[in-house]
Amino acid sequence: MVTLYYHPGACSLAAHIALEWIGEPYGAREVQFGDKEYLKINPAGAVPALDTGEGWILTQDAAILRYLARRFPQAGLEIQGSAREEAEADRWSFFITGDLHPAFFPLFVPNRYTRAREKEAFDDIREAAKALAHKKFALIEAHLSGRRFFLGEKRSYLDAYVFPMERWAQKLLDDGLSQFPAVRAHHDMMAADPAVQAVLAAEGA
Ligand SMILES: N[C@@H](CCC(=O)N[C@@H](CS)C(=O)NCC(=O)O)C(=O)O
Repeated sequence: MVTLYYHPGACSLAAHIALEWIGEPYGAREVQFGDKEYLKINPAGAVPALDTGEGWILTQDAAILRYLARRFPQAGLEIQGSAREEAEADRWSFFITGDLHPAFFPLFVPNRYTRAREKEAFDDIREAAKALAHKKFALIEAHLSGRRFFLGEKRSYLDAYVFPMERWAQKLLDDGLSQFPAVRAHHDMMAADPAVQAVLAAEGA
């Protein structure tokens, strides 16, 4: 059985949703940031981490999502198609990992982005992060327009992957998702999904 290490509402929510969609028994352990014991699981201290139940641990959200999709193909979350279709999926997975998700880091931990310790400095960094996240969501908006799921008509692990960031944007950006109707529609579709609701309730997020 696989076990997911997560923090409520964090990016680990994506893998948690994927596990719920897959429907096989799994474990889920809540982690507090800064927990020294957790460094034995993931020396980077970050969630998610997945104990594969096979004697090895996998970290990195995108890798975990793809691994789960491939390990449990019956759930239909994996992306299998032409070289172009798989490359498109990679493109968006890497965009979420490398562009969208990190845009939020300074919003959550501004102290890591300056040596100043004044509230004004943190506020300034948070504002810059919001502007950056806004720019990234404009790209997601253009992609999602006319698409129900992230890759069109078929649900994939990318739908789970983008959802935590959609929630953060909804809560933390000054105008939420109001400038991004397609992202908002995707967020609302995900939020209405019974499996997603079960995971949010389990995490208390
Ligand atoms: N590149 C990593 C980033 C993971 C990450 O930064 N997770 C955040 C939560 S969304 C975290 O654990 N932050 C705690 C920390 O950085 O100390 C991934 O995609 O898995």
